Formats: sequence, C-alpha cells, structure tokens
Amino acid sequence: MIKVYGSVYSRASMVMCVLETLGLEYENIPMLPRSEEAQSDEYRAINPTGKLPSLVDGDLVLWESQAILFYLARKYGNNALWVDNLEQEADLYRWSLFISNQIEVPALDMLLAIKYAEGEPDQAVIDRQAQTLARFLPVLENHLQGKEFLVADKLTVADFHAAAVLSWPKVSGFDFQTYPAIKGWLSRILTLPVQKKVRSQAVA
Ligand SMILES: N[C@@H](CCC(=O)N[C@@H](CS)C(=O)NCC(=O)O)C(=O)O
Repeated sequence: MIKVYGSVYSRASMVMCVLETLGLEYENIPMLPRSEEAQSDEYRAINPTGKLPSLVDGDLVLWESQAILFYLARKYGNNALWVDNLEQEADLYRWSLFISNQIEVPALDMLLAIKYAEGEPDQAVIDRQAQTLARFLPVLENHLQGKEFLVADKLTVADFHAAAVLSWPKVSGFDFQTYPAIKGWLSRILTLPVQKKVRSQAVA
C-alpha cells in the first residue's frame, strides 16, 4: 500500500488530499516536522533531507511535495487533478513554480514569525514578508479573476499545493481583502470536503 510520511500539520496534508480525491488507499505515518522520528537514520534513508512529506509506492521512494503530487496525478489520476494537453501542463508548471519560487518563502516566514515566534513576533520580519507578498499577490489576483481554479478551468494538484501555501498567511491573519479573487479561490479549495476529511485524521 502507498505510504505517506508526515502529519496533517505538514505539507503531507496536500498529498493526502490528492490521494483521497483520487480514491486511493494509503497508510499515513504521522510524524511531525523536525521531530526525532523525522531526523532518524531510518527516515533519512527514505528522505535524506529529513523533511516531510515523503511517499513510498512500491519500489518508488519520492520526496518534494510537488513531485509527489505530479506523480500521483499522472500515475493514478486518469484525467482527474491533471490537465488535458501540453499547453495546459506548461501552465500548471508555471503557476506551481510561481507559488514555490515567489510566494512560498514569504508565506512560510510570515507564519513562522507570527505563529511560532519565541517571544514577541518580529514586526520588521512580518513587514518584509508582507512587502514581498504585496509584490507578487497582485499577479495571482489578476490571473484568478473570473476563474474557479488555478489552471485549465478544473481542479488540479496545483490548486491543492497553492492553497496550502496561501493558507499560511491566512492563518497568520494576513488581510486578503484587497485580493477578492484569491480570497474566493482560497476559500473554495480550503473548504473542499476532502480537506476536512484529511484534517479529521490528525493525531494529537
Ligand atoms: N520543498 C519541500 C519542503 C519540505 C518542508 O520544508 N517540509 C516541512 C514540513 S511542511 C519540514 O519537514 N520542515 C522541517 C525542517 O525544515 O527540518 C517540499 O515541498 O516537500
């Protein structure tokens, strides 16, 4: 059976959302980021970075969340959660890479500065990340206007990845008021029933 390493409180949640949407059976090994288990020699033999998530499917051992999502959609999607032609595939890579390269770092650093600060949150760090987001979010806002999904007018793995990343500033209290298209899309993806189902598997 497919194994997913990583708790629902990590990027493993997007992998589980995809597995659930595709109706695949899997076993979740719910380890937490930076936990002893994630640093163990046993886990590093699966993922030498010691990060989450990782996927084991038969002989395939895979890490990097987007590589995992692309693999699952291509291998098991049967047209679900993937695109229909090469041009759409290029578009999916474009938006997924844009989220990874331009949004992921400020979104995560903002979350860490606000929710995981030791002591008082560092306002200078928060302001810097907000400035970076303010540079790139208008691009996403413009793209999402009049659209339900990120690419190809259908739900794809890119939506699960991008929404997980954008959920970090959301839970940090970032104000999406000036980005109504992002706000609507984010709410649409984060309230899909599969998200609730995956979260319900959380172990304390
Ligand atoms: N680019 C990697 C990032 C993986 C990552 O940073 N995972 C977090 C949990 S969501 C982690 O394990 N952090 C612990 C650490 O940085 O050591 C991916 O998308 O899989």
